[in-house]
Order: sequence, then C-alpha cells, then structure tokens
Amino acid sequence: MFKKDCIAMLLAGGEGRRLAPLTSKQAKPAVPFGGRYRIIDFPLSNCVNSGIDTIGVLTQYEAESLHKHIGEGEPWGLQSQGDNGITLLPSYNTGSAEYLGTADAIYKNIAYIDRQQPEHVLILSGDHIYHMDYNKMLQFHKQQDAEATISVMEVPWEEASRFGVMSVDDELRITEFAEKPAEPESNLASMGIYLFKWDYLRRHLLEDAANEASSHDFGKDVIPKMLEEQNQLFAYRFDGYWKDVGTVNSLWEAHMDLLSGDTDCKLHNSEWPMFTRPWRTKISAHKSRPAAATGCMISETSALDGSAFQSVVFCGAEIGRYSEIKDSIVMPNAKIGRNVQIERAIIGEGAVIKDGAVIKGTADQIVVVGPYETVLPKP
Ligand code: ADQ
Ligand code: ADP
Repeated sequence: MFKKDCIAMLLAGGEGRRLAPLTSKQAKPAVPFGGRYRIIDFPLSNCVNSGIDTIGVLTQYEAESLHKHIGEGEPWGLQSQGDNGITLLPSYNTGSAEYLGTADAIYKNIAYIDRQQPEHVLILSGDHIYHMDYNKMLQFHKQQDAEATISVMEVPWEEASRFGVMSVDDELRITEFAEKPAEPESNLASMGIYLFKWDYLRRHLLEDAANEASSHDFGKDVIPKMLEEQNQLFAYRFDGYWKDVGTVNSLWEAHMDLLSGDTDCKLHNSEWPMFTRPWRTKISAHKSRPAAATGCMISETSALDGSAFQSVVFCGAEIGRYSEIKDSIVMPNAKIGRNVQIERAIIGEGAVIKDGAVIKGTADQIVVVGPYETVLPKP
C-alpha cells in the first residue's frame, strides 16, 4: 500500500429532520437536487474533479438510500480496488449501533483511515451545494503548515447563528471559534469542511472518545478543544457559491439560485463536470411542450403538458394539461394531474397530485409534499 497524500471522509449519516418530510425515507444527502442529481453528488464530483480518489462515505440514517445510489461508485469512476475508490462505511459495520456524532463517526473508522496511511484527511459534509477545488485548500493548508484548516465564508449576519463562527488574525490563524452561538460576534462561518494532518486528528479523536463529557461532534467539541491547545488552526477563505441545504426553505432557495443563474455553481460546466447515477424513469424521450415553460429548468425526460414558471422539473416528472406550476420544484417521477395549481412548493419524488388539487406555500414557508404521498383536491 502506498502512502497517500490526502483522502476524504464524507459525513452522510445525519437525519435531516429540518428537511422533513423529504427525508422520511431517504438520508439528507440522497435528496434529489437540480433536475437529475442528489445532494451528495456535489461533494463526490468535487472529489473526482480535485483528483481525490479515496473516499470513505459514512452512513447511518436511512443508509440504504445512499448505498443504492453510490453502489460500486461507477458513475464517479471510483469503483473500489481494495481500499481505493469509494468505500461505504455504515455505522452498523463498526460493531456499534450508531455514530454518536460527527467526530465519533470518524473515530470509529480509524482503522480504515490507518490502512490508507494518509498524510492529510479531508472531512466533508453531504448536504452542501457548491463546486470547490479541494486541491487549492490543500495547497493553502500545506503552505501554512497547518494542523487543521477550516473552509470559511462570510454569511449574512441574520444567518450566522446557524453556523460555527470564528475570528481570525491577519494571517488567517483562527483565534476564536463558537459553534452556533445565539448571539454571534462574527459572520465568518465554518462551511463544515475540514483538512487535518492525520496524526494530529487521530490524537484528538482518541482524546475526544475518552472524554465522557463530549458529544463527539467536530463543531461542538473537537474544534474548540484544538483551539484551546493553541495549535496551528487556519481558516481558508472560499469565495464561490456555497449553500447548506439543511432546511426546506434553503433547498428551495438553492434551486431558485440555479434558475436565476447568478451562481458560479453551474450544473453543465465542462471544466467541473457533475457525475451521478441516472434515475430510472418511464419517460425515455423528450415529451415536454417547449413553449410551456418560462424561466425553468425542465429535465429532458419529463412530460410537461401544462405550464411552468420559474420552476425545476426533474426527470420522469409528469405535469398534466391545464396545470400551472410556479416557483416550485417537482422531484423525480412525481405525477401531477390536470388542472392542478402549485406555487412555492416542493413536490417530493414519486408523489401523486390528483386532478384539481391546489398546493400553495406562503411568502415565509415553502410547502412540501413528501415522497410517494398522494394529494387529493379539497372537496
Ligand atoms: P451542521 O450543519 O449542524 O454543522 P451536522 O449536523 O454536524 O452539521 O452534520 C454535518 C454532516 O455530518 C452532515 O452531512 C450530516 O449528514 C453528517 N452527520 C451528522 N451526524 C452524523 C453521524 N452521526 N454519522 C455520520 N454522519 C453524520 C456543521 C458544523 C458547523 C458548520 C456547518 C456548516 O458543525 O460549524 O458551520 O456544519 O454547514
Ligand atoms: P430498484 O428498481 O432499483 O429496485 P425501486 O424502483 O424500487 O428500485 O426504487 C427506486 C427508488 O425509489 C429508491 O430510492 C426507492 O427507495 C424509491 N421508492 C420506490 N418506491 C417507493 C415507495 N413506494 N415508497 C418509498 N420509496 C420508494
């Protein structure tokens, strides 16, 4: 086995309660995104495009949905050979029923990481929409001779309390860190993307595991502990598009960002290709009426017979005659009947909306129909 420069560990086990009911039968990273992808395709494609060829995917909640999607890793060219390529690391394989937190998930897979003998380990999250060259972050991390590097960006002040926030000095050395503070003193937010020297992280994981007072979470426990020791922790500024799609409204907003085009996170970019496992749909040919859509992203394998405005219609979705879809997301294989009105809504995968139904969200809250749910018209 060769010593590796950098491997990635992708945390994909979170329950995603705030995305309910979209996560009722699927892990959050398996939730559909962008017409034909799933959220986890973003970090996976970023790894491929950054030349990282060894990825451990840590699964727990509704693990099966991710295992089916990832399979042997063939859509990403990452079929595993020994420990190379993608390796699924479900909590039930570690001899323990569950990962207690994000740090515990990595701790329980120390043996897997040790086998790779990596110099550095990149920790990724499975619920972010962004294109990022991890190599640039790795170069920065090496130049600083950092023990740990956290990818950061400024977020709107009113959202800062949803994140880990920090202060840095002129050289971007982290001086303070607070995980989701009620009253944030900084809007420089952690993107939950970490690079560590492996021997350094390994020591901290062992210490954290032995600490009974710890919740075994990177943001709550491990990062603050590292900072206490006054180690070389650096912030790496990312200036592209990045969105944590952990809530219904943020998932909806990220789709609207795609439509408005004012994001550098393009789905069709030959320099940063996106890879995915294609969906199975019953619709094979282009069936939509071309004039029926305004400002939309309409999948080639959908059948739009009604009309759509500022909406994303995924593969295999069907929208019947005289139905109107506005500011909405229609996920794969959803079936929408005739005379249906949908506005500011997310229609889950395989949902069935019967003729004449009306589904409307409000200015503050997007309404969601769960996967495989049926909605009837009000009598
Ligand atoms: P959160 O967004 O709250 O904060 P968290 O719930 O810790 O993130 O989940 C991070 C990733 O780990 C997700 O992809 C999730 O699916 C996965 N995960 C969660 N629990 C897991 C478990 N037990 N086993 C396996 N995987 C698990 C974090 C940081 C903040 C930072 C934000 C940025 O703590 O500091 O600002 O990410 O989004
Ligand atoms: P396959 O053909 O690969 O065996 P399926 O067609 O059964 O898979 O399912 C494809 C996807 O749709 C999976 O993610 C599965 O979880 C989901 N799915 C299919 N039918 C249902 C259902 N009735 N309820 C929930 N999820 C479903």
